Amino acid sequence: MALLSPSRRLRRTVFSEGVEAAGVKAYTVYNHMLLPTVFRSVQEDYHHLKEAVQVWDVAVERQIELRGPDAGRLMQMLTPRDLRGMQLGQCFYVPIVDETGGMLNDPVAVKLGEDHWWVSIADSDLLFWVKGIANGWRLDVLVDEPDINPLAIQGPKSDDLMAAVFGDAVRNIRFFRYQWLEFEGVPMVVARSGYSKQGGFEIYVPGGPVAMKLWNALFEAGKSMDVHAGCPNLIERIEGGLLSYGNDMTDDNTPHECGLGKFCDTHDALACIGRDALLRVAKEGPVQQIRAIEIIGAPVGLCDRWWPVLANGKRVGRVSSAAYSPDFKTNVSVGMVRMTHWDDGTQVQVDTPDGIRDAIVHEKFWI
Ligand code: THG
Repeated sequence: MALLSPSRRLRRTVFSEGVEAAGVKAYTVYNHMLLPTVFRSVQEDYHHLKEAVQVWDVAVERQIELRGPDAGRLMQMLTPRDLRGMQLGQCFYVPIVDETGGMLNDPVAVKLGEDHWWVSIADSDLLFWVKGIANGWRLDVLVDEPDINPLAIQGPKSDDLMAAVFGDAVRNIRFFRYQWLEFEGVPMVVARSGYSKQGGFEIYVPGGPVAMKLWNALFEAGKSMDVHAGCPNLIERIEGGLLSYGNDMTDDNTPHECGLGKFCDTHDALACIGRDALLRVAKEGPVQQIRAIEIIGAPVGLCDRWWPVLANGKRVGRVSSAAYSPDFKTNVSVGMVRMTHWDDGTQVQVDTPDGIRDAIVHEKFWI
């Protein structure tokens, strides 16, 4: 592929100079910003993520900030997940749907106060939707993108690295909870979360000089732990069944098709956008669903378009992300398959760019 031309529209992040110094080899574009995809190689990065600890520039996970008396009301209008039991200090994975029940994004909501929320978004221009809802309903709330830049610490040695920089308090943070902790006198949200199954944290870093100071401090403190710059790893996230908005699902899919029905509570009281549409799909059930699909044979190439899933020569679904897994010694992939073929163990075929392959549908992902 040809190179990307940098410009003001293709935003760098507060950590980009650190990422470049660490030898980034490839980027993708996410929320109009640079997201690293490779440091040493996808496979080397994968093994290292599972053995040591990595620092990820995930500042592309932009925050939509809701602030004001109607912030909580707006947040609940945006998602079918019931937020009434959510406490301060919690983070929730929340599907965001439109009026037809189509997925607009799958962010992490961070509750900072009853009237103060961050929505940590995946790759879609959700800010416009949120501003539109806030203004259309004349809600008393400010909606903006603050200068907050997530930095993820992921891997089995994450607790040790984080404790070295933020103190032992980090060890007591539970999954999808956060604490306010200080670095050089600057308070920041530190949550136990992240886009891998290897464990770790996400630090919501304010912009300014403190950002690169923190980046450097993490690498200094992590020398003995073999810390390395990393990024969301294609192989590991497929093994873990972590979905990628825009790749594995779009606004053509309902949360139920994405296996996110467990994050939808469409009962009578919930006044969220898309509720009536979701009530219907919850009652009738989806006719296609996300599945792990094992593609038999030699390592497959990059999946940059849908690969048809076939049964008896007829299309019964599509694969949207795929990679060879060194640990499972097979090709792992994420697909969407029709209900006639979604049972565990169903044999199908996948039409890849280098030929039709035998494949097996699985109900569970690898990790
Ligand atoms: N962290 C933060 N913001 C994000 C992401 C993140 N924004 C973009 C993108 N990732 C949003 N998508 C996801 C997808 C999966 C998860 C989080 C965000 C995730 N899922 C866990 C799982 O499926 O095992 C846990 C879900 C749960 O049980 O609540 O973590 O990674 N800040």
